[in-house]
Amino acid sequence: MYQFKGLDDTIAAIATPAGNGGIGVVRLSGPQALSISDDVFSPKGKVKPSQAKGFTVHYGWIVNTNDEEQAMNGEIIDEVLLTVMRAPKSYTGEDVVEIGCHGGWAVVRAVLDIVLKAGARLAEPGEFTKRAFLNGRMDLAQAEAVLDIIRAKTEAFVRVSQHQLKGQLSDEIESIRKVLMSVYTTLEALINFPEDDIDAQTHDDVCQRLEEQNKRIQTLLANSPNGRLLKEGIRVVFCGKPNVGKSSLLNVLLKTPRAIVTDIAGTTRDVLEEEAQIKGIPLQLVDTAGILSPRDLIEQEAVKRSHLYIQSADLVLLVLDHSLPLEDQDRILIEQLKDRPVVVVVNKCDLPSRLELAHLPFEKVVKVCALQQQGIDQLEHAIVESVWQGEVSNSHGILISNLRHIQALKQAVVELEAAWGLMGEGLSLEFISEHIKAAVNCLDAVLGRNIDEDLLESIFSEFCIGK
Ligand SMILES: Nc1nc2c(ncn2[C@@H]2O[C@H](COP(=O)(O)OP(=O)(O)OP(=O)(O)O)[C@@H](O)[C@H]2O)c(=O)[nH]1
Ligand SMILES: [Mg+2]
Repeated sequence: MYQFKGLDDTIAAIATPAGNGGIGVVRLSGPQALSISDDVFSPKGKVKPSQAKGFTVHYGWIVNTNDEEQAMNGEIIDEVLLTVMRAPKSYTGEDVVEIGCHGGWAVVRAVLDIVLKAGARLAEPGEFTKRAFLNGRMDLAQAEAVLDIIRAKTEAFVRVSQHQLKGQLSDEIESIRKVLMSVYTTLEALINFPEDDIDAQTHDDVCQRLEEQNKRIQTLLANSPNGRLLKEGIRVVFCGKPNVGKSSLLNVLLKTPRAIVTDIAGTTRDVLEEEAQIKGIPLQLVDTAGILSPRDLIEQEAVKRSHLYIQSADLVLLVLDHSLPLEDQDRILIEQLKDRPVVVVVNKCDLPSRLELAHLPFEKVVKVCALQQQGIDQLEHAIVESVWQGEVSNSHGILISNLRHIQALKQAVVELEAAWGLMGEGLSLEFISEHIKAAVNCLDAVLGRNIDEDLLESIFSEFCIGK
């Protein structure tokens, strides 16, 4: 692990979100966390923070001791509860103090100001978690899980990230790494003592172990599309000619009358985006204008935007009207969308049928009635089924969502397949062991071993301040 500069100072930040709340927390971490607290905290009891045991909470006041005059007058900034966590049993592995004050933004800012004046330095984004990583309290995959949990938009993704934070991904990778290292050691021994040629049994054993580890990594990767989906969500775009009921369907899925619905064709003249969740998957639902031949500048712009959104959609919901025969406008859209992931939504099923559905180039067709909210379950099911790949229950519930992890694991597979191929060809063991070492390095990258400082900076800079 590389030495990070500046672990010897004490950092501080507001750990709760900006704005007013019941309580606000200012957090300190570092070798002077306790002595700085002694300076600014006046306890009700006799115990100063530096004398306090770990995991204890103390009642008292934050006082302004930086300003002599105010200190003489015993100016109280706030009444607080101060929690002491001692190194190494803290989030960062250092002495940590959390000051729980009243949640007004001005109060929290004033408390932060005082600890900064008393010698702490304002923390950078993610610096607490970075310290936790650098002090060996968690590996990089776990630190990244913290970021994911903070940002998670759905409970399902929180669950996945919690698994990662608990170390399930790290444990699996560590275990694969262990086997690969033992294969590597076996090969290195043979390379160093060339007189011991590899016998048939060792050869088969090495091949088998390589293949097994490759399969384990592939299993992790197989689930990564679902992990990415849970993390980033998918863009689902409604499209269809005017008046088919796109906005009505959007409102039904959102369970709120967000978009204007009228019986006037061309009601929606702008693209409307809303976030929603279906079965724990975050969606960005996009309603577009149904216009095909714009009559003025505004409509021209609306058509242009609608096209852009349709092009960038992960899934298109092509809405057709059950009460009308297919028209040229529908046919143009069908032609444009025929190679895209599409669910055909036949709306207005309460009306008599005049729509001929045979020969549509799409597999998934759902019949609904937005007006009476019928068929909506099936529509939700079709959306999820179109984007969610396979079963989620395998691979011990580990879902990889982080692009960095996916790339590293894919590279590990390339290296292992190369090693395995060379074993089959009976090539020199040096080459094979090189590939295995490279695969081990890829696994190490996921856990944050031997990682360079720039990459580390860029990962932690995505965090919020105070975490
Ligand atoms: N009978 C019936 N009418 C519906 C249904 N869904 C929507 N409508 C009606 O169809 C008309 C058009 O609905 P919208 O949701 O505005 O249609 P749209 O596709 O967004 O139309 P544009 O914004 O003009 O492109 C409204 O009068 C709705 O009440 C349905 O399932 N059955
Ligand atoms: Mg509309």
